[in-house]
Amino acid sequence: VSSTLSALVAPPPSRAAAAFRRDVLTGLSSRAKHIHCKYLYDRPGSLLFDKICELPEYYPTRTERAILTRHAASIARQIGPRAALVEYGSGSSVKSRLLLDAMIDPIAYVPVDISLRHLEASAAGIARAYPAVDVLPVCADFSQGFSLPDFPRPPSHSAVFFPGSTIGNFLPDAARGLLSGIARLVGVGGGLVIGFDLQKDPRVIEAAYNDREGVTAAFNLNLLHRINRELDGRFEVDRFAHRAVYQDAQGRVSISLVSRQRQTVEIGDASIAFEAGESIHTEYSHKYTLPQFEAMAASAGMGVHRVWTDPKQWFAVAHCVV
Ligand code: AVJ
Repeated sequence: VSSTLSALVAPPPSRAAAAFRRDVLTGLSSRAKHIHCKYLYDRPGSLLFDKICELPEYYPTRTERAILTRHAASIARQIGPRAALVEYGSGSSVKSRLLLDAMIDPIAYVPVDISLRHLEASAAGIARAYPAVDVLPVCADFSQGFSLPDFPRPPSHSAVFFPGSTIGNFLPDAARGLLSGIARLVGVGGGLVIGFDLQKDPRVIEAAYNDREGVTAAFNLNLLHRINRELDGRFEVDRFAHRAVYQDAQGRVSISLVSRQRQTVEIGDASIAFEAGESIHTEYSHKYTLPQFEAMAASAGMGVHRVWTDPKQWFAVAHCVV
């Protein structure tokens, strides 16, 4: 494996644990309890999310994969030759293979992921399959900003690949901020290929976040198990329930954990009180219309050059240019 793994910079485990503890205690001490959704994606959480992606009700992954498969050549043409592909939230890098296969002489692949283990696995896999591509993994929280690694061979430009409708996790202001950050990162001449979920019949959306097998519930509740494992928490997890509702006015799914009873939970030496029915907000999933997305991209300094979608118009992949 000839990949350059030197760009891998993980935050020291003690610092990451301290940030998790601080964020959890701050979030659970707020009047409206909440925990940032990035904490859903530890190792068990990421594996549960992979299971979600295969569920019959969860249409986004399957629909995006179909769009990328069908339009890989025209997406690659839009990206242009000799580019560096920078993947946000690389996960298992399955989707980037579709693009790398179609791209003309790709120079580098930069997976960016918060999970070091996911990152290492995906970087090694890509390096093995694409020996002509410099693989430069970066362990970072892309919502916090980071810089591109030094390229051993300079690419003509960088294109961020941001699939999976992860943008939907962000509130409108933060989403715009993230797109502005991408525009700054790639600079003029750089690009963005982004997947986002489209507004549709709310029943279809709600079913996708309330699957019959209960995998999404397990994914959400894993956050409490994680607090128990890592922060010496004492959650009785079955005293909480998964809830996901579509909020039409905001065009988003709101996901939370609801206390089934009045209870007090110890986390280390802190103590958190819950009323019956009180919730911990854990995640949003925003759904856009094409005009909404175009307006947001424009306000972040990017123009939407092309959009590919599926026959039902459930999901979109857009190529944006700075
Ligand atoms: C990873 C943010 C794209 O919003 O659909 C899926 C997360 N949460 N089911 C989404 C998620 C519960 C997912 N994203």
